[in-house]
Amino acid sequence: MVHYKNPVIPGFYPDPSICRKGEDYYLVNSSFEYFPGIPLFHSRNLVQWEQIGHVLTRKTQAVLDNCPASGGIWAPTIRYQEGRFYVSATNFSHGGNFFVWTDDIYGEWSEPVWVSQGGIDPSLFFDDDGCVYFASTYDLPDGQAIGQCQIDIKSGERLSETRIIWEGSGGKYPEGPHMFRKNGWYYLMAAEGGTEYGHMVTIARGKSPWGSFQSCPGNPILTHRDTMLHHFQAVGHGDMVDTPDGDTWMVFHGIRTTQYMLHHLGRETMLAPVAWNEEGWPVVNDGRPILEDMEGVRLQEEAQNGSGEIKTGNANAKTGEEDEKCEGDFFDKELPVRWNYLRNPDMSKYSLTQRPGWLKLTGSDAKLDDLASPTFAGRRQQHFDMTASVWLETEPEGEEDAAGLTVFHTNEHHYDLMVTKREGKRCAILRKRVGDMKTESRPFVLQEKGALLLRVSSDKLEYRFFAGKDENSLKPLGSGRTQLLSTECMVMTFTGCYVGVFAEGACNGWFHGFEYRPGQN
Ligand code: 6LW
Repeated sequence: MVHYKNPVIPGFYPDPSICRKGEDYYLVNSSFEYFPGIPLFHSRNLVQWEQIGHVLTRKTQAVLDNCPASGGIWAPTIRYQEGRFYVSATNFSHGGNFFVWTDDIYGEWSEPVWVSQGGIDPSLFFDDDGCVYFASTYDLPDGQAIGQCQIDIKSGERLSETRIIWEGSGGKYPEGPHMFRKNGWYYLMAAEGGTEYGHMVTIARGKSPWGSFQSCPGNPILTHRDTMLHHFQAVGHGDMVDTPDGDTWMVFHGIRTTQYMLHHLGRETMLAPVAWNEEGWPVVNDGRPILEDMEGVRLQEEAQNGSGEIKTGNANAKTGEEDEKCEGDFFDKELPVRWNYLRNPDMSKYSLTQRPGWLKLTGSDAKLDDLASPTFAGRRQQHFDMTASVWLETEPEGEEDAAGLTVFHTNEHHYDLMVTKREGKRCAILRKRVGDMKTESRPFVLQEKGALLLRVSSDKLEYRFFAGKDENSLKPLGSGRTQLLSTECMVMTFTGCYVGVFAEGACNGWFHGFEYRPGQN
């Protein structure tokens, strides 16, 4: 038996989809209003994932102009077919359903090939006879079903009308379809119940890709909807992959709650073993709930230590060693691969070359509160307990000029530790935006010029903010509850918190030595 920990990719990495080429696994997630779009991961053992890039790296592939929170790029599917990788997804804010492809997983992806089928969550299925099917949600007057058409994979043109193939097992919002062929059956897996606390994975099968599909008697095959006190909630939206040895695994997302019905780190990628019962239906994790400590058979063992444990990698590093550290200096010539911008960035406002080792952000009229693209760069908060620090040099001229460190969930929900001007004096303040409420801490007047160290430390319940001219003179500037940056406090989000840096107004922020240190949780 092999032991590993869930989530295998912590932080806001939802709607996972997976494929295998030989002994290499590739996984993608939704990215919504963040750019580049669709993070792309590689693994040899399904537990340790290294981010190798993004799928949508050009604005022409992911137009995110004025994209509201949780709009943009939804629910990708990744498939490998005859030397080519395909990723299908929805741009919810601009254009609808599309796919892109590449023959080099480490290279650039094609321009979007649009498919004129409505709905969300498009998935590709390549049948053995060469036919390619495109399934997504299908809107009904009083609900939703799974619809499908056959397409020409070269042009994206529909070769058939879109037909409803399954209405789900009875839960609301059947979505996230994935089709598989196994032992003479076509299996159609779906998410149901909505992505909140009633979420689930269900499955049906038929003898043709058009159905009819008969619902698995064991549905839902994965859910925590009846175990509300369990730490992991809202498990669902899965995809399956077979190992070279013929074992099956499911990736799916779930949330880690801080308190009852509150989460702020987003939906995180999890992993569970799948067995096939005598009737030929999949059984996830032996029918047991998904735990933090998991075990499975025959995961590739290269990274195990003596106890048979595979240390779960965080989203960035191959080895456990690097997980505990953080990324070191800003930054070489590029931002680290896990970093993102908000919507389509104006790259003239970002420089890593003007002063080696420093990231220069040039502010603009677009603020963190706005749906334009503010000058922002950040990474996901992946742990409840963490400390993020950065050195900042900035000389704001007016009260609208600011640069600093932000914990950001949406344009209406963020805590910002920033240097600005108040009553003619350069000062540090903690600004908090929660819905239509905005507060500012008392200004901490900065007597001396020069770089300032900004820091945020968090646990499950609270963020605490500090500023000072060095480690030994850090002053607490205030705190903010994680509760108020939780999805449940907002209209609804599909995302999670980021930690990042920003500049606003007529102000340059020079940032150096960003560190993100995960704690135990
Ligand atoms: C996605 C849908 C869902 O399109 O949430 O959890 C939506 N499932 O399938 C956005 O991630």
